[in-house]
Amino acid sequence: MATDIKALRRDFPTLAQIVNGHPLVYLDNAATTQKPQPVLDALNHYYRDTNANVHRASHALSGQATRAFEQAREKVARFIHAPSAREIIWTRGTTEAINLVAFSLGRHVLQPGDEILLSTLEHHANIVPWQQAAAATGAVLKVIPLTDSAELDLDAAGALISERTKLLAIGHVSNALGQVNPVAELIRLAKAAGAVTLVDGAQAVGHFPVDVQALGCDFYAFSGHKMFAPTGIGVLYGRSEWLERMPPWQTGGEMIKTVSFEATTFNAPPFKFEAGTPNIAGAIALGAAVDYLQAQDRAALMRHEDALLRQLVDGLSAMADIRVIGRPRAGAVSFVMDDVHPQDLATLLDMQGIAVRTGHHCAMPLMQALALPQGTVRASLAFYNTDDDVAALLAGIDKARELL
Ligand code: C6P
Repeated sequence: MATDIKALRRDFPTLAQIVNGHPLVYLDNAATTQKPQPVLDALNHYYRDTNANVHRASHALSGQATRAFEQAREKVARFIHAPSAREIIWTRGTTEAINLVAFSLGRHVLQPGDEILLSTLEHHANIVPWQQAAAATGAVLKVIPLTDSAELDLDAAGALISERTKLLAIGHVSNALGQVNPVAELIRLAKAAGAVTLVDGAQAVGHFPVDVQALGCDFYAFSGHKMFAPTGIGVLYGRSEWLERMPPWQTGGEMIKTVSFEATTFNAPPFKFEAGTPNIAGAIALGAAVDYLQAQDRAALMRHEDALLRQLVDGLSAMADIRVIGRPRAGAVSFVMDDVHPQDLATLLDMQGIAVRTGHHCAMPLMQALALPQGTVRASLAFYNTDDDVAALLAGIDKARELL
Protein backbone atom coordinates (compact mmCIF):
# COMPACT_ATOMS: atom_id res chain seq x y z
CA MET A 1 0.00 0.00 0.00
CA ALA A 2 1.48 3.36 -1.00
CA THR A 3 1.20 5.93 1.76
CA ASP A 4 0.36 9.43 0.67
CA ILE A 5 1.04 11.57 3.73
CA LYS A 6 -0.38 14.72 2.11
CA ALA A 7 -3.66 12.85 1.55
CA LEU A 8 -3.66 11.48 5.12
CA ARG A 9 -3.19 15.00 6.47
CA ARG A 10 -6.55 15.94 4.98
CA ASP A 11 -8.14 13.57 7.52
CA PHE A 12 -6.97 15.91 10.32
CA PRO A 13 -8.89 19.21 10.12
CA THR A 14 -6.75 20.98 12.73
CA LEU A 15 -3.62 20.60 10.59
CA ALA A 16 -5.14 23.04 8.08
CA GLN A 17 -5.36 25.86 10.67
CA ILE A 18 -3.66 29.21 10.16
CA VAL A 19 -1.90 30.15 13.41
CA ASN A 20 -0.41 33.58 14.03
CA GLY A 21 -0.80 34.29 10.32
CA HIS A 22 1.06 31.15 9.23
CA PRO A 23 -0.03 27.64 8.25
CA LEU A 24 0.23 25.53 11.40
CA VAL A 25 3.40 23.46 11.78
CA TYR A 26 2.32 21.12 14.55
CA LEU A 27 5.33 19.64 16.35
CA ASP A 28 3.80 19.09 19.79
CA ASN A 29 2.49 15.58 19.23
CA ALA A 30 4.02 14.19 22.43
CA ALA A 31 1.72 16.53 24.36
CA THR A 32 -1.31 15.51 22.34
CA THR A 33 -1.94 14.40 18.77
CA GLN A 34 -4.52 15.83 16.37
CA LYS A 35 -7.69 13.84 15.70
CA PRO A 36 -8.72 12.39 12.33
CA GLN A 37 -12.24 12.89 10.96
CA PRO A 38 -13.39 9.30 11.74
CA VAL A 39 -12.59 9.91 15.43
CA LEU A 40 -14.48 13.21 15.39
CA ASP A 41 -17.35 11.45 13.59
CA ALA A 42 -17.42 8.66 16.19
CA LEU A 43 -17.79 11.23 19.00
CA ASN A 44 -20.47 13.10 17.12
CA HIS A 45 -22.34 9.94 16.16
CA TYR A 46 -22.42 8.67 19.73
CA TYR A 47 -23.82 11.91 21.17
CA ARG A 48 -26.21 12.62 18.26
CA ASP A 49 -27.56 9.17 17.52
CA THR A 50 -26.94 6.78 20.39
CA ASN A 51 -26.42 8.67 23.62
CA ALA A 52 -27.36 6.27 26.44
CA ASN A 53 -25.66 4.79 29.48
CA VAL A 54 -23.92 1.42 29.25
CA HIS A 55 -24.56 -1.89 31.08
CA ARG A 56 -27.66 -0.47 32.74
CA ALA A 57 -30.97 0.28 31.07
CA SER A 58 -33.02 -2.23 29.13
CA HIS A 59 -33.73 -0.18 26.03
CA ALA A 60 -32.46 -0.13 22.47
CA LEU A 61 -30.10 2.83 22.67
CA SER A 62 -28.48 1.52 25.82
CA GLY A 63 -27.91 -1.80 24.07
CA GLN A 64 -26.31 -0.02 21.10
CA ALA A 65 -24.10 2.09 23.36
CA THR A 66 -23.03 -0.97 25.36
CA ARG A 67 -22.19 -2.92 22.22
CA ALA A 68 -20.12 -0.07 20.75
CA PHE A 69 -18.37 0.49 24.10
CA GLU A 70 -17.48 -3.20 24.52
CA GLN A 71 -16.46 -3.54 20.86
CA ALA A 72 -14.01 -0.68 21.44
CA ARG A 73 -12.55 -2.63 24.36
CA GLU A 74 -12.07 -5.63 22.05
CA LYS A 75 -10.41 -3.43 19.41
CA VAL A 76 -7.98 -2.09 22.00
CA ALA A 77 -7.21 -5.62 23.22
CA ARG A 78 -6.35 -6.69 19.64
CA PHE A 79 -4.38 -3.46 19.08
CA ILE A 80 -1.92 -4.30 21.88
CA HIS A 81 -2.31 -8.10 21.47
CA ALA A 82 -3.81 -8.58 24.93
CA PRO A 83 -5.10 -12.13 25.40
CA SER A 84 -8.57 -10.93 26.45
CA ALA A 85 -10.72 -7.77 26.44
CA ARG A 86 -11.36 -8.54 30.13
CA GLU A 87 -7.78 -7.37 30.71
CA ILE A 88 -8.52 -3.89 29.29
CA ILE A 89 -9.61 -1.32 31.87
CA TRP A 90 -10.81 2.10 30.74
CA THR A 91 -9.19 4.96 32.59
CA ARG A 92 -8.94 8.74 32.07
CA GLY A 93 -5.44 8.30 30.70
CA THR A 94 -1.96 7.04 31.52
CA THR A 95 -1.86 8.99 34.78
CA GLU A 96 -5.01 7.39 36.12
CA ALA A 97 -3.92 3.94 34.90
CA ILE A 98 -0.64 4.13 36.83
CA ASN A 99 -2.40 5.53 39.90
CA LEU A 100 -4.81 2.60 39.77
CA VAL A 101 -1.96 0.08 39.93
CA ALA A 102 -0.01 2.05 42.54
CA PHE A 103 -3.05 2.37 44.84
CA SER A 104 -4.61 -1.03 44.34
CA LEU A 105 -1.75 -3.45 43.71
CA GLY A 106 0.97 -1.26 45.27
CA ARG A 107 -0.70 -1.04 48.65
CA HIS A 108 -1.70 -4.70 48.45
CA VAL A 109 1.72 -6.25 47.77
CA LEU A 110 4.34 -3.80 49.04
CA GLN A 111 5.94 -4.33 52.47
CA PRO A 112 8.43 -2.16 54.38
CA GLY A 113 11.86 -2.40 52.73
CA ASP A 114 10.50 -3.64 49.39
CA GLU A 115 11.95 -1.84 46.40
CA ILE A 116 10.15 -0.13 43.52
CA LEU A 117 12.47 0.30 40.54
CA LEU A 118 11.98 3.32 38.27
CA SER A 119 14.32 5.13 35.90
CA THR A 120 15.72 8.65 35.69
CA LEU A 121 13.79 9.12 32.43
CA GLU A 122 10.31 8.78 33.94
CA HIS A 123 7.44 11.21 33.51
CA HIS A 124 6.04 12.50 36.83
CA ALA A 125 3.01 10.24 36.23
CA ASN A 126 5.32 7.25 36.68
CA ILE A 127 7.11 8.65 39.72
CA VAL A 128 4.67 10.37 42.07
CA PRO A 129 2.12 7.51 42.40
CA TRP A 130 4.99 5.18 43.40
CA GLN A 131 6.36 7.72 45.83
CA GLN A 132 2.92 7.82 47.45
CA ALA A 133 2.66 4.02 47.49
CA ALA A 134 6.13 3.86 49.07
CA ALA A 135 5.17 6.42 51.72
CA ALA A 136 2.04 4.39 52.56
CA THR A 137 3.77 1.01 52.78
CA GLY A 138 7.38 1.64 53.85
CA ALA A 139 8.69 0.52 50.44
CA VAL A 140 11.58 2.46 48.89
CA LEU A 141 12.21 3.86 45.41
CA LYS A 142 15.31 2.85 43.47
CA VAL A 143 16.24 4.67 40.28
CA ILE A 144 18.08 3.35 37.22
CA PRO A 145 20.71 5.98 36.32
CA LEU A 146 21.69 7.22 32.85
CA THR A 147 24.82 6.62 30.83
CA ASP A 148 26.87 9.56 29.52
CA SER A 149 24.70 9.57 26.38
CA ALA A 150 21.59 9.99 28.58
CA GLU A 151 20.39 6.43 27.90
CA LEU A 152 19.30 3.96 30.56
CA ASP A 153 22.28 2.25 32.11
CA LEU A 154 21.39 -1.43 31.67
CA ASP A 155 24.38 -2.66 33.69
CA ALA A 156 23.33 -0.47 36.60
CA ALA A 157 19.75 -1.72 36.19
CA GLY A 158 20.96 -5.31 36.39
CA ALA A 159 22.86 -4.50 39.58
CA LEU A 160 19.82 -2.78 41.12
CA ILE A 161 17.44 -5.68 40.52
CA SER A 162 17.37 -8.15 43.41
CA GLU A 163 14.91 -10.27 45.38
CA ARG A 164 13.94 -7.01 47.16
CA THR A 165 12.64 -5.58 43.86
CA LYS A 166 8.86 -6.00 44.04
CA LEU A 167 7.92 -3.71 41.21
CA LEU A 168 9.48 -2.35 38.02
CA ALA A 169 7.68 0.69 36.51
CA ILE A 170 9.33 1.87 33.34
CA GLY A 171 8.56 4.15 30.39
CA HIS A 172 8.56 2.55 26.93
CA VAL A 173 9.55 5.80 25.17
CA SER A 174 10.82 8.89 26.97
CA ASN A 175 8.46 11.83 26.41
CA ALA A 176 11.29 14.28 27.10
CA LEU A 177 14.07 12.80 24.94
CA GLY A 178 12.35 10.40 22.52
CA GLN A 179 14.55 7.50 23.59
CA VAL A 180 13.18 3.97 23.29
CA ASN A 181 14.02 2.06 26.44
CA PRO A 182 15.02 -1.63 26.40
CA VAL A 183 11.80 -2.53 28.20
CA ALA A 184 11.67 -6.19 27.12
CA GLU A 185 15.15 -6.78 28.57
CA LEU A 186 14.32 -4.93 31.80
CA ILE A 187 11.06 -6.86 32.17
CA ARG A 188 12.95 -10.12 31.71
CA LEU A 189 15.45 -9.19 34.44
CA ALA A 190 12.71 -7.98 36.81
CA LYS A 191 10.55 -11.05 36.28
CA ALA A 192 13.49 -13.34 36.96
CA ALA A 193 13.73 -11.60 40.34
CA GLY A 194 9.99 -12.14 40.92
CA ALA A 195 8.94 -8.49 40.44
CA VAL A 196 5.67 -7.18 39.00
CA THR A 197 6.23 -5.07 35.88
CA LEU A 198 4.41 -2.02 34.55
CA VAL A 199 5.19 -0.17 31.32
CA ASP A 200 4.18 3.46 30.75
CA GLY A 201 3.37 3.30 27.04
CA ALA A 202 2.02 6.86 26.66
CA GLN A 203 4.64 7.78 24.05
CA ALA A 204 4.84 4.40 22.32
CA VAL A 205 1.39 3.37 21.07
CA GLY A 206 1.06 6.26 18.60
CA HIS A 207 4.42 5.48 17.00
CA PHE A 208 4.84 1.72 16.67
CA PRO A 209 2.87 -1.51 17.25
CA VAL A 210 2.96 -2.76 20.82
CA ASP A 211 2.53 -6.42 21.80
CA VAL A 212 2.04 -6.80 25.55
CA GLN A 213 2.43 -10.58 25.38
CA ALA A 214 5.75 -10.32 23.56
CA LEU A 215 6.92 -7.73 26.11
CA GLY A 216 5.83 -10.01 28.95
CA CYS A 217 4.73 -7.11 31.17
CA ASP A 218 2.05 -7.41 33.85
CA PHE A 219 0.61 -3.94 33.18
CA TYR A 220 0.74 -1.52 30.24
CA ALA A 221 -0.70 2.01 30.47
CA PHE A 222 -1.47 4.54 27.74
CA SER A 223 -3.61 7.57 26.84
CA GLY A 224 -6.02 7.87 23.92
CA HIS A 225 -5.16 11.47 23.19
CA LYS A 226 -1.56 10.65 22.26
CA MET A 227 -2.76 8.17 19.64
CA PHE A 228 -5.24 10.34 17.72
CA ALA A 229 -8.22 9.74 20.07
CA PRO A 230 -9.86 12.21 22.46
CA THR A 231 -8.60 13.38 25.85
CA GLY A 232 -10.13 11.87 28.98
CA ILE A 233 -9.88 8.24 27.84
CA GLY A 234 -7.00 5.85 28.42
CA VAL A 235 -6.22 2.22 28.99
CA LEU A 236 -4.71 -0.01 31.59
CA TYR A 237 -3.89 -3.48 30.36
CA GLY A 238 -3.45 -5.83 33.31
CA ARG A 239 -2.78 -9.54 33.39
CA SER A 240 -5.96 -11.20 34.69
CA GLU A 241 -4.13 -13.13 37.41
CA TRP A 242 -3.32 -9.74 38.97
CA LEU A 243 -6.65 -8.07 38.22
CA GLU A 244 -8.49 -10.91 39.95
CA ARG A 245 -6.40 -10.50 43.11
CA MET A 246 -6.22 -6.69 43.26
CA PRO A 247 -8.72 -4.83 45.45
CA PRO A 248 -10.83 -2.11 43.82
CA TRP A 249 -9.48 1.42 44.13
CA GLN A 250 -12.58 3.52 43.46
CA THR A 251 -15.99 2.31 44.54
CA GLY A 252 -19.63 3.01 43.70
CA GLY A 253 -21.91 1.92 40.88
CA GLU A 254 -20.86 -0.43 38.04
CA MET A 255 -18.02 -2.05 39.99
CA ILE A 256 -20.32 -4.04 42.31
CA LYS A 257 -22.14 -7.35 42.11
CA THR A 258 -24.31 -6.97 45.23
CA VAL A 259 -24.65 -4.22 47.82
CA SER A 260 -26.29 -4.22 51.22
CA PHE A 261 -25.63 -1.98 54.18
CA GLU A 262 -23.71 -4.84 55.73
CA ALA A 263 -21.42 -5.77 52.85
CA THR A 264 -20.66 -5.38 49.15
CA THR A 265 -19.41 -7.93 46.66
CA PHE A 266 -17.46 -6.75 43.65
CA ASN A 267 -17.94 -7.22 39.93
CA ALA A 268 -15.36 -9.16 37.91
CA PRO A 269 -12.48 -7.33 36.16
CA PRO A 270 -12.41 -5.08 34.22
CA PHE A 271 -15.65 -3.66 35.69
CA LYS A 272 -14.30 -3.98 39.25
CA PHE A 273 -11.98 -1.09 38.35
CA GLU A 274 -14.52 1.07 36.49
CA ALA A 275 -16.66 2.72 39.17
CA GLY A 276 -19.33 5.14 37.92
CA THR A 277 -20.45 6.08 34.41
CA PRO A 278 -17.42 5.77 32.13
CA ASN A 279 -16.30 8.01 29.27
CA ILE A 280 -18.46 6.14 26.77
CA ALA A 281 -17.95 8.49 23.82
CA GLY A 282 -14.21 8.59 24.48
CA ALA A 283 -13.89 4.80 24.53
CA ILE A 284 -15.87 4.45 21.29
CA ALA A 285 -13.76 7.19 19.67
CA LEU A 286 -10.58 5.45 20.86
CA GLY A 287 -11.89 2.36 19.09
CA ALA A 288 -12.27 4.52 15.97
CA ALA A 289 -8.67 5.73 16.34
CA VAL A 290 -7.53 2.10 16.54
CA ASP A 291 -9.50 1.31 13.37
CA TYR A 292 -7.94 4.32 11.66
CA LEU A 293 -4.40 3.28 12.58
CA GLN A 294 -5.00 -0.38 11.69
CA ALA A 295 -6.26 0.68 8.25
CA GLN A 296 -2.88 2.30 7.48
CA ASP A 297 0.32 0.65 6.38
CA ARG A 298 1.93 1.11 9.78
CA ALA A 299 5.33 -0.10 8.63
CA ALA A 300 5.33 2.63 5.97
CA LEU A 301 4.23 5.25 8.51
CA MET A 302 7.04 4.17 10.84
CA ARG A 303 9.61 4.43 8.05
CA HIS A 304 8.30 7.90 7.21
CA GLU A 305 8.44 9.07 10.85
CA ASP A 306 11.87 7.58 11.24
CA ALA A 307 13.19 9.44 8.20
CA LEU A 308 11.70 12.71 9.51
CA LEU A 309 13.29 12.16 12.92
CA ARG A 310 16.69 11.62 11.31
CA GLN A 311 16.28 14.75 9.14
CA LEU A 312 15.35 16.74 12.22
CA VAL A 313 18.26 15.45 14.33
CA ASP A 314 20.72 15.97 11.45
CA GLY A 315 19.43 19.48 10.75
CA LEU A 316 19.62 20.50 14.40
CA SER A 317 23.02 18.86 14.89
CA ALA A 318 24.40 20.88 11.96
CA MET A 319 23.68 24.11 13.86
CA ALA A 320 26.73 25.13 15.91
CA ASP A 321 24.68 26.72 18.70
CA ILE A 322 22.21 23.84 19.11
CA ARG A 323 22.70 20.72 21.21
CA VAL A 324 20.40 17.71 20.77
CA ILE A 325 19.91 15.94 24.09
CA GLY A 326 20.27 12.15 24.26
CA ARG A 327 19.63 9.70 21.39
CA PRO A 328 16.10 10.28 20.09
CA ARG A 329 14.57 7.25 18.34
CA ALA A 330 10.80 7.82 18.41
CA GLY A 331 8.59 10.88 18.43
CA ALA A 332 10.36 13.56 20.43
CA VAL A 333 13.60 15.48 19.85
CA SER A 334 14.80 17.71 22.68
CA PHE A 335 17.38 20.42 22.20
CA VAL A 336 18.86 23.56 23.73
CA MET A 337 20.31 26.66 22.07
CA ASP A 338 23.42 28.29 23.56
CA ASP A 339 22.57 31.22 25.82
CA VAL A 340 18.89 31.22 24.85
CA HIS A 341 16.05 30.38 27.22
CA PRO A 342 13.91 27.58 25.70
CA GLN A 343 10.75 29.63 26.20
CA ASP A 344 12.19 32.59 24.25
CA LEU A 345 12.96 30.35 21.30
CA ALA A 346 9.51 28.71 21.48
CA THR A 347 7.80 32.11 21.51
CA LEU A 348 9.69 33.16 18.37
CA LEU A 349 8.72 29.85 16.74
CA ASP A 350 5.09 30.24 17.77
CA MET A 351 5.04 33.65 16.06
CA GLN A 352 5.84 31.71 12.87
CA GLY A 353 3.02 29.20 13.45
CA ILE A 354 5.38 26.49 14.74
CA ALA A 355 4.09 24.64 17.82
CA VAL A 356 6.71 23.05 20.11
CA ARG A 357 6.86 22.45 23.86
CA THR A 358 9.45 23.81 26.30
CA GLY A 359 10.43 23.31 29.92
CA HIS A 360 10.90 20.19 32.01
CA HIS A 361 8.28 18.12 30.14
CA CYS A 362 6.96 16.73 33.45
CA ALA A 363 10.34 15.06 33.97
CA MET A 364 12.01 17.29 36.55
CA PRO A 365 14.33 14.58 37.96
CA LEU A 366 15.59 13.96 34.41
CA MET A 367 16.27 17.65 33.79
CA GLN A 368 18.10 17.75 37.12
CA ALA A 369 20.23 14.73 36.13
CA LEU A 370 21.04 16.40 32.81
CA ALA A 371 21.83 19.73 34.55
CA LEU A 372 19.24 21.51 32.42
CA PRO A 373 17.35 23.63 34.96
CA GLN A 374 15.51 25.58 32.24
CA GLY A 375 14.58 22.38 30.45
CA THR A 376 14.67 22.03 26.68
CA VAL A 377 12.77 22.85 23.52
CA ARG A 378 10.98 19.69 22.34
CA ALA A 379 9.78 19.10 18.81
CA SER A 380 7.66 15.97 18.59
CA LEU A 381 6.47 14.18 15.48
CA ALA A 382 3.51 12.15 14.31
CA PHE A 383 3.12 10.26 11.04
CA TYR A 384 1.26 13.20 9.50
CA ASN A 385 4.28 15.49 9.77
CA THR A 386 6.21 16.16 6.57
CA ASP A 387 9.63 17.18 5.27
CA ASP A 388 8.13 20.67 5.00
CA ASP A 389 7.39 20.71 8.75
CA VAL A 390 10.99 19.77 9.55
CA ALA A 391 12.30 22.37 7.08
CA ALA A 392 9.96 24.99 8.57
CA LEU A 393 11.28 24.30 12.08
CA LEU A 394 14.91 24.52 10.98
CA ALA A 395 14.25 27.74 9.02
CA GLY A 396 12.19 29.02 11.96
CA ILE A 397 15.17 28.55 14.29
CA ASP A 398 17.41 30.46 11.82
CA LYS A 399 14.90 33.30 11.74
CA ALA A 400 14.54 33.32 15.54
CA ARG A 401 18.33 33.53 15.84
CA GLU A 402 18.27 36.78 13.79
CA LEU A 403 15.65 38.23 16.13
CA LEU A 404 17.32 37.26 19.40
N1 C6P B 1 3.09 13.64 28.52
C1 C6P B 1 3.95 15.55 27.32
O1 C6P B 1 3.87 16.66 26.79
P1 C6P B 1 -1.75 11.75 30.58
O2 C6P B 1 -1.60 13.19 30.95
O3 C6P B 1 -2.30 10.93 31.72
O4 C6P B 1 -2.47 11.55 29.30
O5 C6P B 1 -0.28 11.20 30.27
C2 C6P B 1 0.73 11.34 31.24
C3 C6P B 1 2.02 10.86 30.69
C4 C6P B 1 2.58 9.71 31.22
N2 C6P B 1 3.71 9.20 30.71
C5 C6P B 1 4.34 9.76 29.68
C6 C6P B 1 5.58 9.13 29.15
C7 C6P B 1 3.84 10.94 29.11
O6 C6P B 1 4.47 11.48 28.08
C8 C6P B 1 2.66 11.51 29.64
C9 C6P B 1 2.13 12.81 29.11
C10 C6P B 1 2.73 14.91 27.90
O7 C6P B 1 5.01 14.93 27.34
C11 C6P B 1 2.01 15.85 28.84
S1 C6P B 1 2.94 16.20 30.29
